[in-house]
Amino acid sequence: MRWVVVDAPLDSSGRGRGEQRAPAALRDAGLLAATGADDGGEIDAWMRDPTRDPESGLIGAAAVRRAGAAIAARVGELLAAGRRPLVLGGDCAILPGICGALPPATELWFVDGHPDFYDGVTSETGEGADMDLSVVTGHGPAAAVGVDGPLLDPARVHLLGHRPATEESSRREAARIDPRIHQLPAAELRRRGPGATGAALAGGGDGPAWLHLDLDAVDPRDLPAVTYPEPDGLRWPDLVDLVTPLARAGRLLGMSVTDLNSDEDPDGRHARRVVEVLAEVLAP
Ligand SMILES: [Mn+2]
Repeated sequence: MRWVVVDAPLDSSGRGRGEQRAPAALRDAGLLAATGADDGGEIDAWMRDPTRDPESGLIGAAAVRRAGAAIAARVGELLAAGRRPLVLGGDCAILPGICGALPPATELWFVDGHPDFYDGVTSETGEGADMDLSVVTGHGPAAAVGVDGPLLDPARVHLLGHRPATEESSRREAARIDPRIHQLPAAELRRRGPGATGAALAGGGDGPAWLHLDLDAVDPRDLPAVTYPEPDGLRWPDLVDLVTPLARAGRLLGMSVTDLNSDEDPDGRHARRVVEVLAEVLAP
């Protein structure tokens, strides 16, 4: 099935960081031609409000909800038409909007350098991209989506490629993670073998699945152009081995790619590398 590229240029800091220019950077680097994807246009997911909402602890709470509703509407429209969306962030704050369009029994393959499991209180930044996995599994803040309760079943979520918590704040984050979520940190994933892990997940069920790739899962030696680089990540070849069977799974509804920060990529070399990798893993 052909992919449909849709831009969701949401930067949940509200400060206009390079994540919101990533969809344009990836298009300039030749994403559509390299993947043979159709052009699904841009979702109005821009956010220009750096104010932290005292109630929810979330930056730009109303703007995040509005962007989420727009993302859910567009992704839902494509899925209803039998298309397979490739959603380009922006940062991980696009995830709740996407999950709002998925059947509740969808499996989530969440590849990320961080668990994204803060809430409005424990997050130091207040950015929605600190809390997306927490939000979609019903651990809040609900203000990010406007609904209480989970969008997906935590027992069907696989958190892959994150690094161990080192600082006090990230230890508090790790302690919040719903115990029903399957966790495979980067070191353990390398031990088991990224290719075998991807193949086992892809073939491990027959229900619908969504693949979410935060590019900070990749080691900063290979991809430094992210806002919150985290050492000891997957090298590019490991990431390709993991993601290829997932991206080619027949039951995959779609994929999201987040967190390329084009401010950190002035000559576009990292955008071009991301396009090469996507072309490789999405090749039919
Ligand atoms: Mn993330």
